[in-house]
Amino acid sequence: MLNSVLCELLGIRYPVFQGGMAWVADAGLASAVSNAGGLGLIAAMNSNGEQLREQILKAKELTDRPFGVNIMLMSPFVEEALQVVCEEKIPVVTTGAGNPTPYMDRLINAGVKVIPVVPSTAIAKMAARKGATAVIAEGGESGGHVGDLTTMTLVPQVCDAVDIPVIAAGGIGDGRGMAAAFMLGACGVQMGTRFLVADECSIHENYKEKVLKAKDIETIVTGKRLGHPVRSLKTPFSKAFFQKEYDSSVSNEELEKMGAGSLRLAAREGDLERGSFMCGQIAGMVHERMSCEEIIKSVCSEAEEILKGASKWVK
Ligand code: TUI
Repeated sequence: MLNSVLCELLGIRYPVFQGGMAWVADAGLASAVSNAGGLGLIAAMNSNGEQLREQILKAKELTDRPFGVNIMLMSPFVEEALQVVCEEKIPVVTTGAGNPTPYMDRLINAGVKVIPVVPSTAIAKMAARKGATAVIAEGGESGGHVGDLTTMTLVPQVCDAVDIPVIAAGGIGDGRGMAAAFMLGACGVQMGTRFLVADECSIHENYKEKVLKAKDIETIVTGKRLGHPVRSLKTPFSKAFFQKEYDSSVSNEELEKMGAGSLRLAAREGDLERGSFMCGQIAGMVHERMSCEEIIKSVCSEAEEILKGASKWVK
């Protein structure tokens, strides 16, 4: 068994979080991950309080294990999401796409463990000072909203900057990545892209097929000009968006309008023309469909083998 403080801290068997991916991470996926011994997360994304509560109640039916909620801080419904997670006594909240510190007191006072996704040491330190239980250091290899630093550079710097547990994310899709993350000082991993093709993930088949077929250089980052860079698969849509970003005759409003709703179109409709198929650079290595349990067990056992054998590098 991997030795990680996270397991005792959160009551989980394997130190593996499933990313709180918008339009992807629903009650079905989160409960499957939690049932498999990891930490499943429901994406609050842009859901209102009622929609989020519905997913939470569904997950409570599907698992007795702990699961969390990811609050995406660019959502107009952050306040409603905070209220619902406190009322439903959700044990863990992860945050993303913004500075979580204004919301942390409320969650912590309600007994919720807060584990923010951080793209820099500065945000990691602020979160630790405010009472975060742990932080997720997510490198720009990840899918969706990305920071500037890579996982390789961010994780050790965050580990040096804070004295709370660090979970590594971004570009981790197998046991090698997990072992490497532990070597950098992390005590757990978060995976998103690998779970996109899990049997229990309910996204459209077209999305899964695209991830399974993707090669290493098939993702692109768009939206830098708008202040929220997003990594997704290269498609005619994402390439056209990228070109418009560098065209000064196109306004930011036009760009925002072009991107609006595109993730939903990918995840729900499998729309190959207008969908934004967000996923990380690890997609080039994700070729197999498996259950959440198979994913978590195989990643952890591979990581264990590698970590046990690490002494072969030292004479
Ligand atoms: O949040 C994510 N990934 C996401 S959110 C998302 S929904 C979306 N859709 C369209 C446009 C934008 C977002 C899709 N993928 N990952 C966690 C994450 N958090 N990555 C980076 C950050 C982050 C960035 C800035 C966390 C904190 C932060 O603070 C900066 C500040 O000072 O506000």
